[in-house]
This record gives sequence, structure tokens and C-alpha cells, in this order.
Amino acid sequence: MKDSAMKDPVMEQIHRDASAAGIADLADKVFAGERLTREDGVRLYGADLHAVGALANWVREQKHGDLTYFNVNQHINYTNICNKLCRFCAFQRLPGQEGAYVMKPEEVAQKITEQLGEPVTEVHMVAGIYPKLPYEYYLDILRAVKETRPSIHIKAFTMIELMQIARRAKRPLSEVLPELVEAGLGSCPGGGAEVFSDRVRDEGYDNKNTGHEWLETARTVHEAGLRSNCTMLHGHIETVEERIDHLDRLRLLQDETGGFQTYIPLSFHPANNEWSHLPGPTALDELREMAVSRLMLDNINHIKAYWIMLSIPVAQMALSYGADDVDGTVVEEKIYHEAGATTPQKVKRAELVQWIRDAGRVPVERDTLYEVVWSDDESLASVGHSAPVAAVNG
Ligand code: V47
Repeated sequence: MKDSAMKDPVMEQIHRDASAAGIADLADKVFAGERLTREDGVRLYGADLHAVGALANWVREQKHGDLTYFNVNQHINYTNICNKLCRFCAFQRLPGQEGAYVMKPEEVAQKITEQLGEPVTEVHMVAGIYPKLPYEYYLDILRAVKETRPSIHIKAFTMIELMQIARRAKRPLSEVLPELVEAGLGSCPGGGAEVFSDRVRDEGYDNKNTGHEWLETARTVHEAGLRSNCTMLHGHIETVEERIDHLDRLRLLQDETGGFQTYIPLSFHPANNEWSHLPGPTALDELREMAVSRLMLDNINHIKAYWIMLSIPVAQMALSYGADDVDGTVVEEKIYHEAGATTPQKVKRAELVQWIRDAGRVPVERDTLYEVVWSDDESLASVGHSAPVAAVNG
């Protein structure tokens, strides 16, 4: 350990724990700001969880101190009809199947209208792949949202939806994206990446885009000037090597484009799908995944503990295992709840603020692009936030 680190009692303690866990060399690399290799990443899965977590927490605190980001958002899933037949998915329906729906643009607008009394800054809009929907439909739902609430940021369409939209437009995505932006698209969510491994894809979601296609679509999104998020669905049939391969491929694209804002490890939920025989990850697995991603993804600013998926107590713990963001108030989540999530479908803004404080962290309300909307913390200036901090009741 370097002399400067020797003088810091926190780093000393983390290093001692890392030594006991057999990863002192990895702690040295992290303290020195050196990138961990794939082999290092695999070792993180075999080492003591709390030593790995403490190292990830150190990185989190270097980047963000105690600040913990959230937003006031709502989710809209405009259709559950999908032709991809992913084995992990409980949300999908076939056309005509009981419960299948497609929202008309007016119905999407109605969902926005229902929340006009709330200080919502973002709508997260994703859905299944229904080939009958014409290109104009996608423009119309974006316009319907913006006409109803012009100030809202629309974070919409995963990479596979964008591929489908371009297919329907019969034009390359690079040509279509400016039109989507003109209609109201502000950024893209991180879903649909699953695990990039071809082996896992062949077993679980062979109708879906390949990992290569997901990454190339994300590259096109970033080249169009849009930010996006990224994810990995973990805790089913993938190996730790396949997880590290996924993280490394995200990291390499990020080196080139810098377009990813946030990474979200998504825990597989096993109810009501073709992989119901699998146990799904434990809370300890979820914390490790959080920590490994914080340590591997040295070039992605934010790691999100999506409380809907983790439960609020595990999300609170994740804030000390590398995560610095908890997503938002959500309102009407369907994808995880169809797959057995027992968390509430929404949480009040004040509750979110309180449970971040209860976890010993400082809540910061952000917009989708991480401009500060509200915080009671004066240290924000010291981490480079320039946006005005407006007082909003907690
Ligand atoms: O793409 C589907 C996953 C994703 C299951 O970008 C499942 O800010 C677990 O991507 N068990 C959608 N996961 C959710 C998503 C997301 C969520 C919150 C924030 C952001 C963001 C993105 O959910 C899908 C898929 O990977 N999923 N079924 C299941 N049974």
C-alpha cells in the first residue's frame, strides 16, 4: 500500500480487510485508480463480500460522497404484446391473449394527466415488440406526452425497441433518431441488454437482438447526442465469467462514446415465467453484483439500486456497496410485479427522501440528466453541480 493511503485510517482498514480476503492487490489497484482486468473481476466473486463491498463503497464515496440521487418519475408500458418470447419475462402477451393491451396515444396522455398534480420530471416509457405498430405510433405517443406535460423528460425505448422503430420506418436508426428527438425523446433507458453472452441468449432469448447489436445500437444513440443507461439481468443461468464479459463490453463502449450515465444491475425475478424453476439471486448476491459493477465500471458515473426490484431495505444497504442512485417514485411498475416483485408499485417522494436519510446518506433529487432539482446539502457545489438548487418540501 502506498504511503499516502497508509495515512488514511479508512483506507488502511479497507486494505486490511482486502488482505484478509486475498484481494490486497486489487485494493492497491483501486486506490491507485488503475482499471481492474477481467481476471480481477472474476476474483471479486470469490472474495469475502464485505471486503469487496467496502472497496466499492470507497469508490462510491470518492465519486459522490454521501450524495444519493433519486427522481420523481412515472413508468408507462404502452404495450405488453411482444414477439420476442424471452424465457425470463412475465410481462409479455401474444396478440389476442387475455390481458394483452396496446395504449392509444390518448391513453398514454391520460396516464400523464393523472400525475399532473405530482412534481414528476421524467416518464420512463418502454414496452414489448409488437410489429403491427407503425412508425407514426411511436412519434404520436412521444408527442402525446409532450403536449400533456411539456416540461417532462421522456426517457423511452430500449435498444431493441429502437431497432424495431427503425425497421418500421424502413430507414437507418441514425436517420430516425432526430425525428424521435423532435417528437420529444430525451434519452434512452438501459433495459433489454440481459446478458450479452451468445450462450445465454441462445438458451433464454434467442429471438432477441445479440449483445453486439445492443451495443452497436447504443453507440448510434450516443452518436446522435443522446444519453442512455445500461443494465445486466443477473441471477439466472449466466456464469460469473459471462457477467464480467458483459461489464467489460459496456466499459469498452463507454471508453469510446461516454454516453452511458448509469448502470443498473437487474436481479432476475422468477415468478410467472419459463425460468420459474430457478431460485433467483439472494440479497447477498445482489449486494455483490452492486459492488462488482462499481469496481469494474470505472468510467460510468452512477450505479443504480433499483428499489422496486431489490426491496427498500436491500436498496438501502446497496448504498453502502457501491450504489449512489435509487431510481424514483415510479408509479405503476408492471415488468417486475408480473414476475413476482412484492415491493410497492410507487413510493411517495417524501418517503424516498426519508429512507435515503435513514440509510445514512444525503438525498439529492435530480432530473434525468443529473441536474440537481433539490437537495438540502451544501456540499453539492464541491462535487461540481452547477444547477440552481431549488427548495422543495421533502
Ligand atoms: O429489459 C424482465 C428486465 C428490464 C424480468 O434505465 C426482468 O433507468 C427481472 O431496464 N426479472 C426492464 N428482470 C427494466 C429496466 C430498467 C428499470 C429501471 C430503470 C431503468 C433505467 C431500466 O427488466 C428488461 C429486462 O431485462 N426483466 N423480466 C424478470 N422476470
